[in-house]
Amino acid sequence: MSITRRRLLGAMAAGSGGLLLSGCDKINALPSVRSALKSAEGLTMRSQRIIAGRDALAPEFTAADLSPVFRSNGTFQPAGAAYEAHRLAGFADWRLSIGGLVQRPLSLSMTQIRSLPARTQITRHDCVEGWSAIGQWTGVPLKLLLDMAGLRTGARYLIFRCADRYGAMPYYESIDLIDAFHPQTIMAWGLNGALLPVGNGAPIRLRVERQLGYKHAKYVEHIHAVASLSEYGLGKGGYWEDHHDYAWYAGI
Ligand SMILES: Nc1nc2c(c(=O)[nH]1)N[C@H]1C(S)=C(S)[C@@H](COP(=O)(O)O)O[C@H]1N2
Ligand SMILES: [Mo]
Repeated sequence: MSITRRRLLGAMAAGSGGLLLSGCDKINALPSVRSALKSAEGLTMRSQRIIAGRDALAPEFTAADLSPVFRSNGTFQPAGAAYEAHRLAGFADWRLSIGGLVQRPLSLSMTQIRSLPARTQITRHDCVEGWSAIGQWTGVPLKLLLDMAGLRTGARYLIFRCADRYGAMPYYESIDLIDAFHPQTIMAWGLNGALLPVGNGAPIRLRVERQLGYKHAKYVEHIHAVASLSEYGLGKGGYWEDHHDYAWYAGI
C-alpha cells in the first residue's frame, strides 16, 4: 500500500470517528494547550493538522510542484442537452445562485463572478480512491459570496447542488460554516491559469482544501443555506454519504 493510500485511509478512519475530532476540538479551544501541542515533537503532519484546528490552512505549493495533468474523476461531462448548450455557449448564461437561509438571494453570471476579487492557490487534491494531484486554482472566496448574500440566523450548513447525475440521483455535497468561511475555500473558475475545463467542473466548482476530493463539488448551480442536512437528498449531506456510506466530514 502506498504512503498516500495509507494516509488517506487513516484520514477516513479518523474523520468518521467523530469522537476523536470533537475531543480534539474541545482541547483545542484552550490556547495554551494548542501551542503546547503544536510544539510537541514526534507528531506526524496529519495529527498536527488535526490538533491545529479546523481553521488551519492546507499546505500550498509552488508552480514547480504542479502535476503535469490534473486528471478528471467521477463525472467528466454532465449528460443532457441543458449542460451541452451551456458548454457550447461558453457558459455565458450559466448562473450560480445562492438561496435558502439568506437575506439577499443571489443569482450571478460567470462574468459577474469572474469580476469579483479572486484568490489563487496551489494545493494538493486527495481522492479517496488513492490518487493525488497538485493544481493551481483561481476563484472567488466563498466568504465573499456569503457576505453578499448575508446568512440568516439558523443557517448552519451550505448545500451545493450540481448539474450532473449518477443515475437518477443528482450529485450534491455540503459543508459547515467553519469550512465555508475558511480562507482557502473558494468557488473556483480557473485551473492552472486557464478557465476551468469541463472535466474538472466547468464553469465553477467548490474547493474546500481541508477535505477529501469527493467534497469538492463540480458543476455547481446552486448553493443553499440550511439549518439541517436532513433538508436535502436522503439527509446525510451528499451523494456519496447518502448512497455509499462515505463520511460526511472527510478532513485531511
Ligand atoms: N458534480 C460532481 N462533483 C464531483 C464529482 C462528481 O462526479 N460530480 N466527483 C468528486 C470526486 S470523487 C473527486 S476526487 C473530485 C474530482 O475532481 P476532478 O475531476 O477535478 O479531478 O470531484 C468531486 N466532485
Ligand atoms: Mo474522489
